[in-house]
Amino acid sequence: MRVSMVSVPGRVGVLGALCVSAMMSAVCALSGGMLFPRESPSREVKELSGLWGFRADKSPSRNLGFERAWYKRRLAETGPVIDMPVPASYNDITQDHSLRDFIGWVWYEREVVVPARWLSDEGTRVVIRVGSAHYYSVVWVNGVKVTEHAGGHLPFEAEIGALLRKDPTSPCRITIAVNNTLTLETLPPGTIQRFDDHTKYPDDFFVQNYSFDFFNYAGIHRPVLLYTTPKAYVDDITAVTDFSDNTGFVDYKVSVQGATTATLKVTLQDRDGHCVASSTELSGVLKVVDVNLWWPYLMHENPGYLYSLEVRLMAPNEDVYTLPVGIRSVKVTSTQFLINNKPFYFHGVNKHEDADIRGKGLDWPLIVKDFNLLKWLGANSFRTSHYPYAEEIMQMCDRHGIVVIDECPGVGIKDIRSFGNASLTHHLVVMDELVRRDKNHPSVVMWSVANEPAAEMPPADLYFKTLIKHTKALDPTRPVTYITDSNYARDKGAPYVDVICVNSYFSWYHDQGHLEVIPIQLNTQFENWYGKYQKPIIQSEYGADAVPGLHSDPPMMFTEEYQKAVLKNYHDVFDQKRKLYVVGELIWNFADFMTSQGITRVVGNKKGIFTRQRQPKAAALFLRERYWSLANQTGILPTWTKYPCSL
Ligand code: BDP
Repeated sequence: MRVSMVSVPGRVGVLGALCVSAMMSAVCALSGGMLFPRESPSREVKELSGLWGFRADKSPSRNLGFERAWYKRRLAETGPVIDMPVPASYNDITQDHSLRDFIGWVWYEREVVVPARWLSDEGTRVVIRVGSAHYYSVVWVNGVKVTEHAGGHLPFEAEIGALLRKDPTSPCRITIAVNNTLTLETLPPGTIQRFDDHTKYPDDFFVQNYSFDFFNYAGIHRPVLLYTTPKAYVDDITAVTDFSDNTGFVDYKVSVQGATTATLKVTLQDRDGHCVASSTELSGVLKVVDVNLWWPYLMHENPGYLYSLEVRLMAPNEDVYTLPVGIRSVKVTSTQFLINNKPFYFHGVNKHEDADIRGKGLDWPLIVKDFNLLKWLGANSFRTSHYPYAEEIMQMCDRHGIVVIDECPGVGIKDIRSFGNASLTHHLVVMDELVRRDKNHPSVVMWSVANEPAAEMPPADLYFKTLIKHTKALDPTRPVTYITDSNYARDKGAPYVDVICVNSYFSWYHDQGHLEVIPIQLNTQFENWYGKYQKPIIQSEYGADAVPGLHSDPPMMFTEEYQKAVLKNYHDVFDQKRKLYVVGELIWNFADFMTSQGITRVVGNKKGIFTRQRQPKAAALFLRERYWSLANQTGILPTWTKYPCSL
């Protein structure tokens, strides 16, 4: 067990080895694209959501599954199997306490009937794609390993057509082993602590420690799919947009795999399906006259306008992939954040992928509810604290005009050993994977490479310099930030970022109960940071816990009134500074969320303005008034949703 749990994330190094040179030179491009699977006349998608067979390897070594090669036979033949929904975290599904806090390998299995034509046609590629599984995954098909992946929030895939064709009559048995162990070199990092004192602890007792404030939910969190493409296929598309006066520009690049030459037709269609520009080249710039720009929600009466970029491979075989494209520009000055050359003020939230029972599993009712709440609140933006969210959520942001600060899982980097080469190499690969996945979303306006790392530690300077430089080289069109809580004078990363993002919890983690310190301390915070760096600042977190239903006047900590009062005190300062260089405020947090157990958390973090079940606390109603009033001052409200008629 000791070997397997610790050695598995060590394989990160193997995957990351491809990118070692990136630390010294420029960009490390991943070998293929990671387009979101979409059906088209040439592509089919088969989603494998539903019940999978499941077993946690509770052997003391946690390695029995590998020793006995559980992937070689049906899982039910090697031991007991329970039902497990996919997508979902496994932790809160059963009544088994040991599964909730389980550390190590769990095994999932599903048999799929693959359409005969997928196999009979040698020209069809069959791909298995896992939207995300936390943290380390190994995938077998019919007992043969097809891929492995380190990291919990990004997709991975493998071509399995040839393997299935070896025995077209047998069902396609998919086995996925997932290990949630975090080490100093995973992202986020963690450590395993063992307790060998038998007078105090049972045999083989160990715990997973980590320095981030959300529960380390595990399992297959996003859909597993099979999809097809023809042999020659559109592997990747990059679309970078800009505009001048009334003309929009889509600078695109298509990569085709499986053919040495390709004949293409690229068409840009508007919302009504009319062709507005076309080309036959693999790359080029499409010009759109009388362009409809992509605007954020509450900044324009018609937010989230998307064109469709249809890439049609005509020869050597046909393949069609259609990418939604929003035409917009993003720029940063020393005092402003500009979208389409207009000042954009973030009035938004920080979120988590988190809910009762399913944990971090993708859940459509929850996603739609959350977007309805964001719109109700008058929020125009969120940060994907503290890891990349599901692609389905990013697509909703594109369509609804919700602006996103896209954060990688670089959270809880507090141990100096997590600033070493292996960690940095993996962090660079994660940024490669994140940018590859999300580069085409108009809603994504900035990359965040980390949250509150111990930036004062000596290795942090080179670490962040490399990381931010790498991210800017991957995507020169978007600003890059990381989120800081540290003293501005000690901070090492700030010189390299484009926008300063600061978290602070005045009158909460210190000066408890003293709301009167907030205006002074917040003012000092802003003046220090701006004075030193002359960069626009976003208050990327602020807030206070409130247990729903707890009241007191005068306000006391943990009551709804106190949470509201903290917000009010922050807002007064924001209102002065947003005239100068503060370009946004993101409340911590949108909703209450689960954390690890500890004496400062009463069944989770209660800084949500909504409960975990998405019911409003007093702060939600208070913030709603502010956000709509900000929208009235800074944007153009859509005619169909005038506040406060929906109150
Ligand atoms: C911030 C962290 C966030 C925590 C929050 C809190 O970035 O993850 O949940 O504090 O303590 O510093 O509520």
